[in-house]
Amino acid sequence: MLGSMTSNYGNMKKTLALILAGGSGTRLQSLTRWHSKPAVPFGGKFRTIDFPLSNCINSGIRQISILTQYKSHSLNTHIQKGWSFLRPELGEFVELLPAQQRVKDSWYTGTADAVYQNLDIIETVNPDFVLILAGDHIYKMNYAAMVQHHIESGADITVGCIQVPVKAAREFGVMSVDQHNWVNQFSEKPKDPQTIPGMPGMSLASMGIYVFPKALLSELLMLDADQEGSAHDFGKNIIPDAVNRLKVSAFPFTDSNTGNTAYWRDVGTIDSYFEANMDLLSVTPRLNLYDQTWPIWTYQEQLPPAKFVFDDNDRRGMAVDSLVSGGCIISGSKVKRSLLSNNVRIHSYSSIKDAVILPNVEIGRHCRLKRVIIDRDCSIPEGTVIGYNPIQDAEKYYVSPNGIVLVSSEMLGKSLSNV
Ligand code: ADQ
Ligand code: ADP
Repeated sequence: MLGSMTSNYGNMKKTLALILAGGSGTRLQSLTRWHSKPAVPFGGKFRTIDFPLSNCINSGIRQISILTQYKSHSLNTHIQKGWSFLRPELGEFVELLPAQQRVKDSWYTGTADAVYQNLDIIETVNPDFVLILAGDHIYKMNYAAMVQHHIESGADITVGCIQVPVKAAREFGVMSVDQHNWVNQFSEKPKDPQTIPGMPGMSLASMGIYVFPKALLSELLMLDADQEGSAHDFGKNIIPDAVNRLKVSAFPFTDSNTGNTAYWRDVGTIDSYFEANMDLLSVTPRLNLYDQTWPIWTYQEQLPPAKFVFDDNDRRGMAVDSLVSGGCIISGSKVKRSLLSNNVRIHSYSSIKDAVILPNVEIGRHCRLKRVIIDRDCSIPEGTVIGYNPIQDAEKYYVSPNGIVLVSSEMLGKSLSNV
């Protein structure tokens, strides 16, 4: 499914992965009020950054730097607790590169600037290839296949790409390619995205992941640093400019068993975050977390197993079509098509449907919740009803364009303890 496991792992030894994790993530509303986007919990027990990190480890990459700046405390703690198992004496590392104003008087102003400000560190590692990744994408991908494609095609730069419906393409870099996958046009977030020839309704989107030879990357970023008016961004500046002057190849991310477009989600908005969590609940999810050949690693808290108990009226506490994490207790309530993160307590006589519940949440008796995301550390008072009356919900909570209600502890009138 993930490409041949016999792909050339030798190239992985010469590859440095840089995970961009410094964006502000404002479209995730209160989920990123205190935490950077890659630290947002996903799938019950993971953080979004666990996906690109696990892909690196499973692909054989052992040199990984994470570029951080915005509200990175919980991201740093997560990396320190869960991702410090590589062997520095063998030249292996997962390291954090926070914005430090070492080479200029500004924070990371764009994705290319974030890499530019660390060129000296990249030079010290001295890889042949630099693989640039984002910290907020949910997918399982063998990067060895992409680097192999880069080498075999003779490209200067390789861009990972995926087919998406035109409607969604406005959120992405959109490109057109010739029959050999050479990119001949690239527009960042176009208002009117072009479609794939012969496939009306579909566009070819950039996944925002790139392979560069180290020397070319340095050269392009130094040139860009001197460009007035540049946003110093890969999608807005570096890639569109390179398409006009260099050989840029598109690497289609496909499922190697079926040849079809593989599962990939950018979870940058409340709606896409909700949908990607819900995708995990289907009977045969496209992203299989139970696949032992491509494990998703994370930092595991020590927690007791989930528990389901009868209430005082002998009503069953139950969850169906749901994922329930450690430390949860469901007593005398029904949970349907929902995802419960660590330490969620649901008291009796409640009904929870289509809900994504983040860690450390308590839901009181007689609550009815539908199509909601409950942020960490919320205590939902007894008798609360959410998701049945959009107008009333909008007065108190955030309601997304698709009608998903996001509830945070601040909206419930509780000031955060971790401010
Ligand atoms: P966006 O997702 O809009 O488009 P952006 O918001 O720049 O790109 O985020 C990309 C990654 O870089 C994220 O992981 C983010 O956290 C990180 N990041 C953003 N600003 C940063 C900064 N100043 N310092 C460090 N890290 C930063 C991009 C491409 C599109 C492509 C989509 C696919 O530009 O062409 O289609 O990704 O999701
Ligand atoms: P997570 O996202 O993993 O839940 P947090 O950022 O909430 O992480 O907290 C991680 C650790 O840092 C906890 O021990 C928490 O008590 C502590 N912490 C969080 N914010 C602060 C702060 N502003 N000052 C001191 N300690 C904090």
